[in-house]
Amino acid sequence: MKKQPKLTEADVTPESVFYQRRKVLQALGLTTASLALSTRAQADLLSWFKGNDRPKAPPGNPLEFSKPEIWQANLPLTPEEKVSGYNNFYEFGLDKADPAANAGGLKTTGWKVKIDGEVAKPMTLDIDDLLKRFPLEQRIYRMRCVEAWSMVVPWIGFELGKLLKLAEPNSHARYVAFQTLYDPEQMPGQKDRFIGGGLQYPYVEGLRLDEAMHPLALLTVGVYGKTLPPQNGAPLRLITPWKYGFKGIKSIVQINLTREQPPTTWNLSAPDEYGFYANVNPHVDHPRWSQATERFIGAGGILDVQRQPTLLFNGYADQVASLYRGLDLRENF
Ligand SMILES: Nc1nc2c(c(=O)[nH]1)N[C@H]1C(S)=C(S)[C@@H](COP(=O)(O)O)O[C@H]1N2
Ligand SMILES: [Mo]
Repeated sequence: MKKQPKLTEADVTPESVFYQRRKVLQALGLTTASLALSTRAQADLLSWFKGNDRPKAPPGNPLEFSKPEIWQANLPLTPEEKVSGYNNFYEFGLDKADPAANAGGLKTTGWKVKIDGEVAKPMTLDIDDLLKRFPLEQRIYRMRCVEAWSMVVPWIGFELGKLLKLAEPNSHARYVAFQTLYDPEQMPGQKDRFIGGGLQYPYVEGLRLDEAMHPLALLTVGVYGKTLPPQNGAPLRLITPWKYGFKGIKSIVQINLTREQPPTTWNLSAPDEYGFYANVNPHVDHPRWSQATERFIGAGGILDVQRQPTLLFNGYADQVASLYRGLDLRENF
C-alpha cells in the first residue's frame, strides 16, 4: 500500500491484467518489487523468488459447518481461485500472487493461540481444540480492501465474542490486540524489507472490545468449505466485514485484552493514511485515492471490470452504526 506509490491497486489494475503481467515478469525472472532496487538487492530478491522448490499448499481439509440463513447473503461470489490467488499477506511478498506462490509450506499443525491480558481465565488453545469447541458457520461476507477492490467470500468460522467470553474479560479490558506469527524462517518478508515492504513485524491489529464482541466479527478457519489455505491466513484469522481488509489479521497466535488502544501495523507505518478504526466509508477518502467506488473482483475477466459504489460500513451499517454513535468518523478514520 504505502510502499507502492504507483498505485498498483487503487483501481488501475484489473486482476486479469495483473495475472498477465505477473506471468511476463516471472518469465523474465523479475517481480514488480524488484524493478526499483539496487543490483545487489535484486540479486538477493531473485535468489529468493526463484525458489521454485517452494512447496505447494496441501489441499484444505473439508469442514463441517452450518449455513445459518441470515448469513447467506444473496450476492455473486468471488470465485475461489481469486479469493485464494489474489492476496495481501506481506510476510510472503508484496505482489498479489506472492502469498499463494510462497506461503504453501507454512506449518499449521500443532498451532496454538494464546489468550491473555485483562481476562479472568488466560489460556492457550490448540487449533484442533478450537475447531471442536465452537460450532462452525458459513458466512457470506463482503470484503473491501482499503486499496479499493472488493470481493464476496464464503468464510467459515465462529464469532470472536464466543472465544473472548470463554476467557472472561475483566472490568479493565477495553481493547483486544491480535498478533500474527513471528517466524522469519517461515515468513521471508519478516527478515527482508524488500520482500516484506518494510512493515514492522509481527503484524498486529486491534479492536475496541465492543467491536470485538459484535456478532459480525468472525474468527475464520475456512473458506469455500475447507480449511483456509496459508495465503488466506491459515489456520486462524480475523474477519471484520464492515472494516477495511487490513484489520483482518492473518495466522493469529495471540489475542491480548488490554486497557489501552493497541498499536496496529498499517497505522504505525502511515498514521495519516490508515487509522485504528478503518471503517469502510465512501465519504472519507484515502489521501492518495478516492474511496467512493470500488472494483469488484468477480467471475469476469479483463473486459468486464465492475465498478460499484462503496457502501458505508461496507453495507453493514444497520448492524454496526450504533457502535460509533457520537464518534466523528472523519477524525476517527
Ligand atoms: N499478517 C497479515 N495479515 C493481513 C495482511 C498482511 O499483510 N499480513 N494483509 C491484510 C490486508 S491489506 C487484506 S486486504 C487482507 C487480505 O485477505 P485475503 O488475502 O484473505 O483476501 O488481509 C489482511 N491481513
Ligand atoms: Mo487490504
